[in-house]
Amino acid sequence: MRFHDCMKIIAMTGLLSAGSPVFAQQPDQLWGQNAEAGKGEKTRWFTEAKFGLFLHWGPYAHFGGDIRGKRYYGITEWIMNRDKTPAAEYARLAGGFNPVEFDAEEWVRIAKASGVKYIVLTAKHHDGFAMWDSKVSDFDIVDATPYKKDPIKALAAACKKEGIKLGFYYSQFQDWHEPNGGGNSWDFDPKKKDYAAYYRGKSLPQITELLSNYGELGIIWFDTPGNMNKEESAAFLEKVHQLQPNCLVSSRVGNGLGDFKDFGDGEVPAGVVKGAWEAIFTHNDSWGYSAFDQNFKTPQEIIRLLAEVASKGGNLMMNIGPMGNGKLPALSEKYFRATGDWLKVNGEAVYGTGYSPIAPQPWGVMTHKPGKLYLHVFHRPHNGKLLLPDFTAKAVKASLLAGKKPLTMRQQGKDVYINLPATLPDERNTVVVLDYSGELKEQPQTPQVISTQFERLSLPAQGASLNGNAQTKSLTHSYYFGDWKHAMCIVNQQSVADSISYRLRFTEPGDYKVVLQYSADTANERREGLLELIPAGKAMQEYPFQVLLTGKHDTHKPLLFIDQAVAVITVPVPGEWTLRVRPAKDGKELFRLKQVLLEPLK
Ligand code: JFZ
Repeated sequence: MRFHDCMKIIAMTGLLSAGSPVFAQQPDQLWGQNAEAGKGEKTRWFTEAKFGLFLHWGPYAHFGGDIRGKRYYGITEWIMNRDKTPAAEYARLAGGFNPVEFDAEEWVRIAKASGVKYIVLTAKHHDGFAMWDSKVSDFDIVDATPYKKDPIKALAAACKKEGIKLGFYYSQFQDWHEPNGGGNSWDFDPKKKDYAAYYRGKSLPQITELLSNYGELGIIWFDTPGNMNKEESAAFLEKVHQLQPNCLVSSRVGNGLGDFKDFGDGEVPAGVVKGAWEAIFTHNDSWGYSAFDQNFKTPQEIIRLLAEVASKGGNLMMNIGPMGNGKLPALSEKYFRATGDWLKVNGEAVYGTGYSPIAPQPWGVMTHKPGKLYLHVFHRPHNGKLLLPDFTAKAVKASLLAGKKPLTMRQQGKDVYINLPATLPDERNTVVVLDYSGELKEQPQTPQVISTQFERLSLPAQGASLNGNAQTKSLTHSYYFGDWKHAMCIVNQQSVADSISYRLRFTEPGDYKVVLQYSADTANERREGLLELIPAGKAMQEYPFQVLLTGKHDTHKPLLFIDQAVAVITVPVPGEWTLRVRPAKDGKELFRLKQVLLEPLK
């Protein structure tokens, strides 16, 4: 089966694409608030946990991206599929997997030090290999490798000892080892597959083993339901509910079922999503261990991603690919421990928080608890005066979370100004706590604050007001294979009526360069557009531009963007402006606009 077909299987997971502007309209259901659980009691531990550790571990870790003399860049757990390794040959090679340095207690110590509250380990991935002593199939770590021990038993004991919730990833449809499993069309004729026999004969009995033999589980994380129908997905859900009623099930069980929603790999929704949901990311660019993928996310990237996801109401589950010898890659351990050190000081601003009632600001994002707003400051305004707009409650006290140092502040209507120290105590993310009284209302899209206090200000696609046929769309693309990336863009601007607009609030005078960041293929090339700037009550300023070619959008290739400066505007006095972008005349799509950037000029 070609990867594209696999992606069709994957796409059938029924995952919603990311929402639209800052307060995305509700997904088609409120995940995790199921009635019988009584307002999300069942998912409460999950929604409060906020940070989980995904572990992709199996024979592919032993190969590390190289098999049968060939190297495969991209996600290494798909190596059997990409190499079209015959099932018998893969099983023979898997016999070289011998993680003699595996120490479950060490893994859990590192996980705990990293600040994660739950772990999800791949029990069986698409290669069909069971990471426990399965009685259903001998293609498992005890019977098919020299290791001969059950790492899942050790991991379950270590998690129980340390109070970390344990979950298992299980690929319930794809199984490249089995004639009736999904996905292997190079050994087995898809037309002759009896998937029901596979569910009956392997996946349901193995799920039963996992739910029966390893103690209390927090999650069964199903993946890629393929062409399962609703009844088949429901059968897996029923099996979990029957054996462990408190165990949660991921939305990738398929057909709109599950206790919480998982977005696509490496995808964060555009705006707030209410209910229980999770964003999942690789630490480098592969789920399984790769001997040559060094693109590890730094502690700053992890900390800020965690804050962004929490500010939208979700959990971040970040993955480590343990090595074939059973050790965690050194940079994964190092960067996860650094993240944990930050959480030791700032965890109050993450764990147990809810989504922000106020949209992201040029300086960062917010998380929330009743009576407290946590301001995650990534970028310090040059003058040290942090502006929090749209604040409908009464600001009582501002302080640094780390060390509790009080900060002076003043409130002017719905604007709160907080005076930051000369340097941020933690450049990666300094948390300011704002205690308040009264009601802090959720604010819809209001003017975006623009000031000369930042190097660059972004007007993201998802923050635009859409007119005519203009749409926001998450454009999936990748570098190597399966290392999915997502860019939210404005698309389908064909006629002059298909405009987008932003309401801007300039807080001080200044000159700004206006840059359009977009992707465009030959169909868009040389199309003419108009950038329109309208100061409130004043005449419109019009700036024409012509679209330049960057390249085609192919989900299996990088999606390239250009930063094209289109105007320099002078803002003589503080005030509200409208910024608009539209085609200059009717025709083909203008381009795929990712963001408008405003750069204050010194
Ligand atoms: C799946 C697996 O194929 C992959 O190996 C890894 O385990 C990942 C966590 O899950 O990959 C997917 C599944 C679903 C989507 C994308 C990749 N999706 O719905 O966009």
